[in-house]
Amino acid sequence: MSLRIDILTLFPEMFGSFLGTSIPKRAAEKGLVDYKLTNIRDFATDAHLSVDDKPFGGGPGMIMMCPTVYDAVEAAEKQDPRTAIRILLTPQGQRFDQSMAEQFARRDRLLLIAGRYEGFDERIIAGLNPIEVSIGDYVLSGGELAAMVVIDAVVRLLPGALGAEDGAADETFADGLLEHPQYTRPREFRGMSVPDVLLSGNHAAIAKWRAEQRKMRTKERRPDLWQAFEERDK
Ligand code: 6GU
Repeated sequence: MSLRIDILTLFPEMFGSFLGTSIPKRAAEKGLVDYKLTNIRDFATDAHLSVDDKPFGGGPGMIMMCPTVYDAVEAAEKQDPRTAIRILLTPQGQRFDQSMAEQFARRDRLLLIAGRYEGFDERIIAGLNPIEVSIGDYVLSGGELAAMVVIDAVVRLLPGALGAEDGAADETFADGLLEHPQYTRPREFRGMSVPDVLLSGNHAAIAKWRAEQRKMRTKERRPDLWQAFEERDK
């Protein structure tokens, strides 16, 4: 059974080129995933097609209203009997990482809710009980890019999504370490040469060099990951 991904947004057009390109596109063509876009504004009921309003208590910005979001979620969910994991994209959420991507990739249905404006009415969270997810400590103008980040990280993990010999298994973060340096032709470029070991044909020596490079890089660049890696070994 393929993975169904529902995307609820006020800007479905932002997803067109992303879903129609490269791995996300190929995964859908292979039947590994189905994308279903829902425009939240289609569920607005007033003359102005409102989806947001001013915050009670005052303050800047506009807040996504409950009725349209609830109606959009319920309409999308009714289209398929599978139970969706509801994921709300918000800077207030839990930080997205590779292990969350792996968990999502094991499910058969995800429903992503991307908001614009200053945030969601808290009763959207209280009543729909989504997992709140953030992609990092910076502020985006909306959840759409974050939703695409989540989709990309998840879809490439689906068995068969990647081309030649499943690259996903031994790359960065699969084991908590950064990737080793890589080189391709030419052997010599503007005075910079490829490390001899990579041209040696000695596969054991190459594997050892790469493992050392990964540890060195992680230690230097990401002490947080390095500490977690060392603690995991204990
Ligand atoms: Cl999920 N949404 C918005 N608006 N900004 C973000 C984010 C999400 N994650 C990081 N920044």
